[in-house]
Amino acid sequence: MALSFRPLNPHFGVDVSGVDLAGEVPDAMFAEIVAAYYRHSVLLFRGQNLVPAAQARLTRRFGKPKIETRKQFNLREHPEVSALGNIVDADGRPLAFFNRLGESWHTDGVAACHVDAATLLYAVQVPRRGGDTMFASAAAAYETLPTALRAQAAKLRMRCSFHAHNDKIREADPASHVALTPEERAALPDVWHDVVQVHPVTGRTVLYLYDSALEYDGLPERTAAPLMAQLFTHATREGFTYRHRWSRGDLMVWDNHTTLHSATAVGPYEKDRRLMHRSFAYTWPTARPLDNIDERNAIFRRA
Ligand SMILES: O=C(O)CCC(=O)C(=O)O
Ligand SMILES: [Fe+2]
Repeated sequence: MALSFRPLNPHFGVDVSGVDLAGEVPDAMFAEIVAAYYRHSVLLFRGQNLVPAAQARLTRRFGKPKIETRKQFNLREHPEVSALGNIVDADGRPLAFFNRLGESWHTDGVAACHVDAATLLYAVQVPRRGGDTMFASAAAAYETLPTALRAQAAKLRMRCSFHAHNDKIREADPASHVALTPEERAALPDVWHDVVQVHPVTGRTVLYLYDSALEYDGLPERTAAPLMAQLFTHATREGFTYRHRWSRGDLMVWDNHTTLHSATAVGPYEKDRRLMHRSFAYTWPTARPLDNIDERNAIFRRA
């Protein structure tokens, strides 16, 4: 079988066909997939049949897995894979992480110093309406940014915190997940990121954006926050996004360094079932340190 690629958007993303990811994918074919991942930033594989063991195996092929930090939703046999969605057990207890504040543009893994990470999101159950996922390119955003704004953005650094975002989710919905323990919180310290970064593999310059920065450096606060808002508006403007309407068996793989994504409003599928299996890998090759990933994974591996 040979792979074929169809663009999802003029600026990024491809629909990849000609591969069964649960089967034996030869090294040469996987190398083509990795090349497409770096070149297009978002890959869509339709009609897959990925049991968690197969997703875990595939994730390891992309790189070193990161264990999800809301560990109650990590699958027992395959903790590299966690459940997202709105399904509950007979007593109404959540069986998946349901983020009611999911409708915001972000990249996964902002609390890691090493941002070259792939998210793999696989659709197990899809609601009849809603639950789409939106994508935008942080590289196209930089490449189309007016020069004066590039210079401003290049000065900006921001302090990112997993908890700044996650605590808001729990405040809005305390039942969404069990609060992190002090040890777990300490394993996810704040991280400073440059807003303009060069991707270590592709060499493309990207806008690394975060909407809940605790602090800025390089520009005064009164300039920094409006600039960040302006950069988000630019990066996610009409014509530069792709909205994915999921079908069961779709797998999407995206490069968090080069893209932004957003869940969409919960309302339309509140009474319907949505279940996604998500995993996360720090991709090779990279020059950056992995920042205590083994210790972190040990803490979040579900007991
Ligand atoms: O559920 C979605 O549509 C996207 C969730 C998300 O942000 C993620 O998987 O990182
Ligand atoms: Fe995300």
